[in-house]
Amino acid sequence: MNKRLIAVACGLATSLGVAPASAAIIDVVVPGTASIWLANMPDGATALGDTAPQNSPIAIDLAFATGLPFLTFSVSGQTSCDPDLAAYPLVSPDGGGNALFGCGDTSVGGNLEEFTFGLSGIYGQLQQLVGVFINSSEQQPVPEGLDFISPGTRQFTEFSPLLQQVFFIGDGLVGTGVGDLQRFVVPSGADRLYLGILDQGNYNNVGSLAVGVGSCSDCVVQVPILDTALLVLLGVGLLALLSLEASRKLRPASCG
Ligand SMILES: [Ca+2]
Repeated sequence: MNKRLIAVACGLATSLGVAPASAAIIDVVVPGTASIWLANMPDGATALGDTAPQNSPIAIDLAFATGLPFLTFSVSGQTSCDPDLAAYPLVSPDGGGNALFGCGDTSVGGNLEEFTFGLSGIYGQLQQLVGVFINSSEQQPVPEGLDFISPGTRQFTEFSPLLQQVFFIGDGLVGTGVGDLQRFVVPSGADRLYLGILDQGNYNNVGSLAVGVGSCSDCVVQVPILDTALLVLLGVGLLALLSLEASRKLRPASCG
C-alpha cells in the first residue's frame, strides 16, 4: 500500500476564496481473487468456497481520511471471473456478463450473516468493483441489500452506503470510462473500507484493478480533462484567430 498526500484544491473552498483543503490518496491493487464476502474475517475463515487471507478483500484503514467525509475512486485495469479468457473475457471494473445475486443463492435483501461480518447481499454484475464500510470492532444488524443491475442505478453522482452494506464502485466515474468522479459518503462509525470484486464465490478470477482511493472535505468531482471534441474546437478557434491576425497584418496600415 502506497500512501501519498497531495494538495487538492477543493472546489467550493477555492471558489469561496479560502485556503484549499488537503486531501489524501491511498493507492492499492485489488486482485480479481479478492472476495468482498471475506471482509473483516480472520485468517482461516471461509465464504462461498473461498478462504482468508488468500481470497480476502483489500482493507483500507480509514484513519487516512479522518475528518474528510467523502471518498472518490480512480480505477484502471480489468478482471475476469475465470482463467478461460476465451469464454470469459476481461471486463471493466463497471462489470460485465451475467447479472447475479452476489450473495449466492439468496436475493436482494438477503444476507450472509451466517458466515460473514453481517454483510448485505447485492444485485450486480460479475466483476464489478465493490466496497463495504465496516466498524471493525462492532457488528451492526445486516442492512438492506442494494440493486445495481440497471445502468441508471450505477450512474449516481453521490452515494451514501450504510455500514456492512455492499455497494457498487465500478470505475468510479458516472459513466463507463467517461463522466465525472462519483462521490461516496463515509458512514458514521466506519473505520475500515474493504474493496473486492463481485462474484458468487470460487474466486479463481484473473486480472487486477489499480485503485486510487481519494478523500476530501469537498471533493472536486468534475474530471479536469478536456475531452477530444473540446480540444478540436479550441484548436480550430486558435487557428482562426491566427489566420485573422495574419490577414490583418497583410493589409495596408492605413487607407487614409
Ligand atoms: Ca462507472
